[in-house]
Parts: sequence; C-alpha cells; structure tokens
Amino acid sequence: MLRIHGSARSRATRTLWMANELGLTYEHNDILPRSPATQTPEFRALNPNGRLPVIEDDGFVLYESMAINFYLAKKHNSPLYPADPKNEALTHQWSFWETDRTDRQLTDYVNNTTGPEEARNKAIAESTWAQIVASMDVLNAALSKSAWLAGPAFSLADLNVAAALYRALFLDLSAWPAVQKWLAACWDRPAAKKVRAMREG
Ligand SMILES: N[C@@H](CCC(=O)N[C@@H](CS)C(=O)NCC(=O)O)C(=O)O
Repeated sequence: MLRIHGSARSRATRTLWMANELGLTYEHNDILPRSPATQTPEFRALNPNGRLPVIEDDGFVLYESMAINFYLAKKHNSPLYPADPKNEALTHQWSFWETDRTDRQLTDYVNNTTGPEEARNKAIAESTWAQIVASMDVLNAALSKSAWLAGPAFSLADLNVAAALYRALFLDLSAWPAVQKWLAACWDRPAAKKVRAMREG
C-alpha cells in the first residue's frame, strides 16, 4: 500500500497529482507543514528533515517530491516517464531547474506579498520577483519552441514543473504567453483538477 504524507497545501501537491495520474490507490496522511504531526519521532524517522511530502510504499520510504515522482512514474511504467534517454534527461533537467530556479523563489515571493502585512519583507519580494522574471523568460523561450518540456506530449517533466508553479496560477503571466498557455493546459488535466480541489477545498 502507498501512503502519502502531506497536505495538498504543501509540495505534496506534486505527489498527489502524480498518484492521481497513475490511478493509484493510496492512503493520504493529510498533515500540514510544521504541524505537530511532523515533529513526532515517528515522522522524523520517515523524514529527518521534518518536511513534506514523504511516501511509504510497502515499507519503502522516500522523501523529496521530485524523486518521489520519478520513482512512482517509473515503478508503474507510466507513459509519462519518457522512454527516450534524451527526454528522460530533459525531465531531470527541468525538474532540477525548477527546484533551483523557481521553487523557493515563488514561495518566498508569495509569502512576502500576500502574507500578513507585518511579516512581509519588501526586499525579499523584489529580489525573488527578479529571479522569477528571469526564470519565466527561460521557460517561455523553451515553451515557444515546443509545446511540452520533454518530448511530443505532456510528461513527468511538465507535471513536476507545472505542479511546482501552482502559485504562479494566481500571478499575472501575460508577459509569458507560452508559459501561460502551457500552465493552463497542464492544470486542466483531470488529475490536476482533483488535486487543485483538494488544495483549495
Ligand atoms: N525539496 C523538498 C522541499 C520540501 C519542503 O520544503 N516542504 C515544505 C512544505 S511545502 C515543508 O515541509 N516545510 C516545513 C519546514 O520548512 O519546516 C521537496 O521538494 O520535497
């Protein structure tokens, strides 16, 4: 049995989206980041970093959302896992790129522009936005040449990046029309809509 630890309001969005794409039956431990449930010795034994998501798959424990999605897609022989080594490499490239170039930046930007007034830091908001702009330029250029990030169809690469860009759904992306179109198409998938409902419900 697959158990997914992590609320849809966390980076577990990606894991839940993947599990739904694969049509897996799973148990969902719907816990929030930094909640007491992530501080217990039992949870720390699963992820000593105390972070979400984590999965247990018949006793196999794995954390880091991108690694989890590679594992699940490969294990279940999903067509979302690119068979061609070059597309597989591009999937690694875009997943690592997302982690490096947009993941923390988007969280920090949103927290410092929409969070409680007294907790906002203007300098962080400005510097993270500058990084997001640079990243969106890169992504838009890639998506202007190809509809999908790794091969001729939606794949794990698109899922990993689009899921991480959830917060960008609420930003003005009109300066990056290719990103805007691609992000809407990714989030229009039934598995994505299901996770979005979980997240926003
Ligand atoms: N690189 C990790 C990041 C995990 C992460 O930072 N998760 C957040 C929730 S979105 C968390 O659990 N934060 C708790 C904390 O920072 O203590 C991944 O992609 O799985």
